[in-house]
Amino acid sequence: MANRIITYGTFDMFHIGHLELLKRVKSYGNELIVAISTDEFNDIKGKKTIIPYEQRAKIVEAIRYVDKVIPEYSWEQKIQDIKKYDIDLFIMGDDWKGKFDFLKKYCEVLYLPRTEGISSTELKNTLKTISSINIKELNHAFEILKRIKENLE
Ligand code: C2G
Repeated sequence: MANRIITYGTFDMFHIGHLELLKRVKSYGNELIVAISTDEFNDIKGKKTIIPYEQRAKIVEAIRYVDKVIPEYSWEQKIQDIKKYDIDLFIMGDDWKGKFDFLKKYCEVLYLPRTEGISSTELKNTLKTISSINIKELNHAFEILKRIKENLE
């Protein structure tokens, strides 16, 4: 059982995959620190987010498994975070498998299986599809109404 754990992420449009990850991460230790990517860092990551940093941080902070939230503003801050917060265990979802093994010099590193079938990107694409269907339906309804109006004149 680790004492203090850290994990990093954007946590945009918070969903069950994020919740399951945080729940499983916390089960490995006593205290969980979550570093939330700032909007500026997401620009560097090339990741478009919908929910601004302040709101993403507040949502994650409210999760019962989370003890502390800090900003993630660079790729390079992990080593200093591990030292600063006396971290025993670094955990990420396995989409990052191997990417942070260099941290093994400073703490244990673990990658947990992702929750399949859900991601912020998939949610955004679903919303885009719904809105495009609505626009097509609205245009179709408009055309019908226009024809009715013309027939009435
Ligand atoms: N995750 C998951 N299952 C999903 C989606 C995400 O387990 N269906 C996990 C990811 O593996 C990650 C965490 O939830 O460990 C946060 O995911 P993102 O918000 O997508 O984080 P990311 O943009 O990958 O940022 O320095 C590391 C980066 O900041 C990670």
